[in-house]
Amino acid sequence: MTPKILIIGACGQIGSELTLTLRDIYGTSRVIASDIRKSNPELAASGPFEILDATDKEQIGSCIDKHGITDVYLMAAMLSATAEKYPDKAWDLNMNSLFHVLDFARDKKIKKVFWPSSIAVFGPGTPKEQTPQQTIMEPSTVYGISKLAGERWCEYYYKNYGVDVRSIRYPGLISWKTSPGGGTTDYAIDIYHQAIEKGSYECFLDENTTLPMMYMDDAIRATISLMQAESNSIKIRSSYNLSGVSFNPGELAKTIQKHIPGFSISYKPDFRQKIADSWPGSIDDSPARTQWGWKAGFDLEAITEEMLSNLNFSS
Ligand code: VAH
Repeated sequence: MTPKILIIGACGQIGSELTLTLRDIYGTSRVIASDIRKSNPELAASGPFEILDATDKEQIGSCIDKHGITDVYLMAAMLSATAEKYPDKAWDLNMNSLFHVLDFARDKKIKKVFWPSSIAVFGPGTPKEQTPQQTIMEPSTVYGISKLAGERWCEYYYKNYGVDVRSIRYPGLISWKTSPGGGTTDYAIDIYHQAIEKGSYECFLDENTTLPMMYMDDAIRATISLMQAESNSIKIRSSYNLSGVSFNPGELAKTIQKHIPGFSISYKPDFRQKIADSWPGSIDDSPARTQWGWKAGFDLEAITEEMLSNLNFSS
């Protein structure tokens, strides 16, 4: 049956592109976008849109009833850097929104849930390279703690109430359509804008800080592949490791210099360095590959070409 979809947090970095792609697949009228404000006016004007507070259970329930929603993509969250500044708000938004949506699925008001986790669920004690699907998980950030707790609840609701919830541990995501908000990996987006506008960039992470990253097109494709997979092919109901490409600011800068020879980068690590240092350098995503056919499409050179061309840079 064709789903009727509600995207909560549709104006965000992932939500805005996910909304447009889902509308291409299922039709605009079947994909309801929602967010706490119309922070992406173009998106809000591109189809059905509701003002919705992800922490307000009554508002979510009314929206589900009004539109006959079957599937909810809960994309609203406070990311790692901002969450360190506002721990209480981060916990409230990241956790209570999830409980509301899982409860609606438990009570059969909706059929399927997507919820984004993150490689932030890993911590300083986790093996850094080719981090396995199951390993030591001691996140040291507010965001990572909320995502690990959320994963545990997703698996609990699946095992105890049969809720069809699916999740991906996104790496750092790189996109050009929306400006990112409050992430530690945001340098990998800002750098392209600054390279074009100023020809230089001051990076808030150290040159050799290698992190798992992914181009947004790959992340959106993975999300939809997972949600379209047969339920019995999904063996992991906490959240799937997913890998795109790992690189550090120095390597990224070199790919930009191939297109903008005069581009220069300097390094001034700030509080986000400690967050990045607690995360893995690379991810083993073999369960996603074997269970639902995942394969990344963009390497670092391709990402740089995509970003510069879409940001209207012509060498
Ligand atoms: C952040 N972009 O930086 C997010 C992501 C792995 C990082 O979860 O907080």
